Amino acid sequence: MKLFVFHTPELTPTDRVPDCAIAVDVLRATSTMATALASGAEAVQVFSDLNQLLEVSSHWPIDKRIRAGERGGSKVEGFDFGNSPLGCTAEVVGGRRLFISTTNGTRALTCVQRASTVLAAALINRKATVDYLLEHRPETIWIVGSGWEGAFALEDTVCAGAIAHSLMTQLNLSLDEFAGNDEVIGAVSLYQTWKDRLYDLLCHASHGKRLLRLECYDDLKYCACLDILDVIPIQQEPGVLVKHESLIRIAS
Ligand code: 3SL
Repeated sequence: MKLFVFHTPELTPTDRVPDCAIAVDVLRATSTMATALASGAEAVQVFSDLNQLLEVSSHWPIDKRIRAGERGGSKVEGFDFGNSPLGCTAEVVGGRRLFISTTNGTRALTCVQRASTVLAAALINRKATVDYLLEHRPETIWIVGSGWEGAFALEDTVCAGAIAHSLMTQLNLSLDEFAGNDEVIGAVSLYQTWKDRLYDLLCHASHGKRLLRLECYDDLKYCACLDILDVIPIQQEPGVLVKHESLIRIAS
């Protein structure tokens, strides 16, 4: 098993795909997706483009859809919802499809959607993601951070490090055996330094500060929690993610 970390969609190779790609946007898109599916959303469908989201979702029954649009941290006018994981309660998303477009997170998913397995991970579902990888043992894994408009994001890198550290430890592999690129080593070091102060690290992150300015205090606290959700969003068809357990149920 070899792991590669790419900090942004822009830094992610376009001429090949891994066996398993993991999109990470701790603040907040992949935290929102995992929470929506845990709260009973039927599926999450991601779009880079807001107009395309509106067009595709217009063919869906109104009572079976939620349209989520976020730009710059705020809800886009005319959409039902922004991008708050804590807003994804069973009352809001239960039985509905979440159609979502965010500034960076949905772009990370779109850029790896040709991989045979695509997962969405965050700190809140780190253990569930690692368990999936230990069970399925893909040969090559890419973790793609969403970053912020093309720039590195601390919160996505620490999450990549948390996944890498747990996998490496459980597989009893050395960094040299496991790391496909230097970014993996940087991510693991970041996680080892901050693992007991993840919330503090998120408060130092530039996007964390942006969310604090927007008064998203509770979202920030929630997104900093490690291993609290046993749900992995997994791509079922390009751009459509479902809860991993529901795939198992369909297969059996
Ligand atoms: O960039 C993104 O995709 C978002 O998750 C940003 S925000 O946390 O909703 O502001």
